[in-house]
Amino acid sequence: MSKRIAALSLAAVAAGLAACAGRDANQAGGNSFALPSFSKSVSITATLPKDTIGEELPTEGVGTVDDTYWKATLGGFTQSKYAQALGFPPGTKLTLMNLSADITHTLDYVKKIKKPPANFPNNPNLPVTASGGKFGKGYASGPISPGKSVTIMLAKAGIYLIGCAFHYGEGMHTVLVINKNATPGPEGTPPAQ
Ligand SMILES: [Cu+2]
Repeated sequence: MSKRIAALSLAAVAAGLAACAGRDANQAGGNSFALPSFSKSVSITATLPKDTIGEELPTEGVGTVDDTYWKATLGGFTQSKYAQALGFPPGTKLTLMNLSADITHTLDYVKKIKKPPANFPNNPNLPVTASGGKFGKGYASGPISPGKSVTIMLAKAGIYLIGCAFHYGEGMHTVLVINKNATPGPEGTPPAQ
């Protein structure tokens, strides 16, 4: 499912023809698309499907944002195009998609907060192995390979800090708000080339 969406996005970017994109996606079945000719810029141009979090290193294209509401620099995660705070209602069946061309990432629970500011702890101990099928305390996606995705259930309302176990210190951390009326925060801009 998620692979097909990814393939569809690639085809749409490449050909700009929706009709061809659908047919190609069915035939290609995922990663057989000629990634080398599009390189990493594909992930920059894609806008994500509903109920999806895309992640990659800020320097891979998703960038960072200095979020004035959360009083923190957020990066590496988006539900649109560029880095932002994330917002979904409880009960969302969420897809975590690794947008990277060649780097493995995770999505881990870091801590729960009540309100801004989002004070990200230094060097939290984030498990690399998968833990839990529902998002909450102790959740860890486990390694998500480039172009792959996993699905989780957002069960409990709250404000959570999340990050990548491998690249938390490289700016892959953001705020995830699970609330009935949650909306994503303002987006950042792509990193300087
Ligand atoms: Cu990572």
